Amino acid sequence: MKKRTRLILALDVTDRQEAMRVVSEVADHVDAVKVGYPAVLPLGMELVEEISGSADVICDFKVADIPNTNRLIVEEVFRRGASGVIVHGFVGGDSVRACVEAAKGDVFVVTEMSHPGGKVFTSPVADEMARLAVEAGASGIIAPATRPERVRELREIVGPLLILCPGVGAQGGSASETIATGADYVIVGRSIYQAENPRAVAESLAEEIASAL
Ligand code: OMP
Repeated sequence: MKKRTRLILALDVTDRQEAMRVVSEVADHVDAVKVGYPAVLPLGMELVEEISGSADVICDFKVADIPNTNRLIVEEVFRRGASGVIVHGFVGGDSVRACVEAAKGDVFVVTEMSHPGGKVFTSPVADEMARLAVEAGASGIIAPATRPERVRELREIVGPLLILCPGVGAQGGSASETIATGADYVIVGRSIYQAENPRAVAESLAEEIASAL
């Protein structure tokens, strides 16, 4: 994945035309497009194939199963042209290692989730999941832009691994503050794809990020 604007679009859009319109409008200002169940369940894995022709695609399937099932899911993700996949860490080291072994690109492990409920179960074990990501050979972790102090702490644990942070905009986090605390990328969904002018919002977020570097 390139590291130019450090902005990743979360394309949680359920209509194909709308999804492709947003992607084409913001393509110049994002380093990757993240797709998950909201888009892939209605639109199919063809969406991944189509977008991967022009941009890096991260499949956010929060893979969380036994090693063999994880392996089958991750193989399919990369067969369809994705360059990254998001997996859960709470299922344990063997399950995460199965993802890393099957991957033909980046594996990102969820640590502390960004929403209020993320404090209940993910927060107490987030440091351990970050260590697990390092030990399993993952490319990076997902950390909460809504709690920049945690991004700083998680950076201490993961060292040079990539840190991708959702929670900017609609969930209250700030792009520049998140980057200033040591994140490599911010992930932004609704603030961009629900905007009247997604391109202008993406451009201004990219400028904000650049100013924080
Ligand atoms: P917005 O809140 O609309 O900007 O979207 C954030 C995106 O990041 C969504 O696709 C979420 O599913 C995803 N996300 C979180 O919001 N919080 C997390 O802790 C983890 C993720 C994720 O794994 O991407």
